[in-house]
Amino acid sequence: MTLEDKLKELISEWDEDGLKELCSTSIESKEAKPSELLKIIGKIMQFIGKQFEDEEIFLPDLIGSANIVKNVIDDILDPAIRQSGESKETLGRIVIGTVEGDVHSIGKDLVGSFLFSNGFEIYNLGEEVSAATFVDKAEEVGAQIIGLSSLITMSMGFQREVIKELNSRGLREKYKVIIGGSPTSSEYADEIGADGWADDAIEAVMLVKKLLGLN
Ligand code: B12
Repeated sequence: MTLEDKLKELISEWDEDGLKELCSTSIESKEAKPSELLKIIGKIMQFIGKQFEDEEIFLPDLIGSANIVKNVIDDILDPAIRQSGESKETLGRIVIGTVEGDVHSIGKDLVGSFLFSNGFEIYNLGEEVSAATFVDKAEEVGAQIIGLSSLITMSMGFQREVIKELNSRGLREKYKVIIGGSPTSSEYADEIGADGWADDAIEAVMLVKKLLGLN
């Protein structure tokens, strides 16, 4: 069984402890560098995303895998990369959050985890995030993309507020704004002047890569 096969099995089984153990021992024995593990895990997450698209697995399977991958990256791979001085290849910086008036977090976290495991640096601002906070954070971290999630009709208008905030500060051209969430659509993204919309986490990765010219 190759290292990739073992990682895939543990991710599919949501075996967080096993995955942490395997990543730690692979790094210690120099079988793989942390950044190599991150790349393999990104590839596995793409495979799992495809399985979900093809209806071979269900949403909880996808969320379970994304969650344990996020924890392993946060607890093992990120610290190991920092300690080794090895710079993590970053494809881009993304600020993401759920807009004002909205407490739904799962979809936005899933999009964040997928982007993270595909090589992007993610700044997850949480829920009920104000327009000013999105723009302040994007400025602070030098982001290229701002991702806005809205799950309720009542909060959709706050996605437009973020674009207005960028316009009022003269920063609109500096960022690509992407939106998502069940009441939103590609038409709505056009209507409010966003740069893109994605239906799910897998499409979000493709959209971001397209917007950043990474395809
Ligand atoms: C779980 C849930 C809750 C949980 C949230 C827990 C949490 N921590 O997230 C709780 C119980 C707290 C909750 C509360 C409420 N909820 Co609720 N909730 C849901 C539920 C059942 C699932 C949402 C979910 O997590 N889906 C799974 C994720 C993975 O999917 P997703 O969120 O759609 O995200 C995907 C895409 O949309 C996209 N995406 C999402 N965000 C982004 C961002 C970007 C940038 C991109 C590119 C893509 C993207 O990618 C994601 C991954 O594939 C939905 C029903 C449903 N079937 O959707 C109702 C639902 C969203 N809730 C609803 C409502 C009305 C509420 C409440 C107002 C209820 C109330 N009266 O109190 C409150 C909200 C209060 C508030 N101010 O926010 C309505 C919204 C209707 C509407 N159009 O307005 C829904 C649709 C239920 C319904 N049919 O009525 N809810």
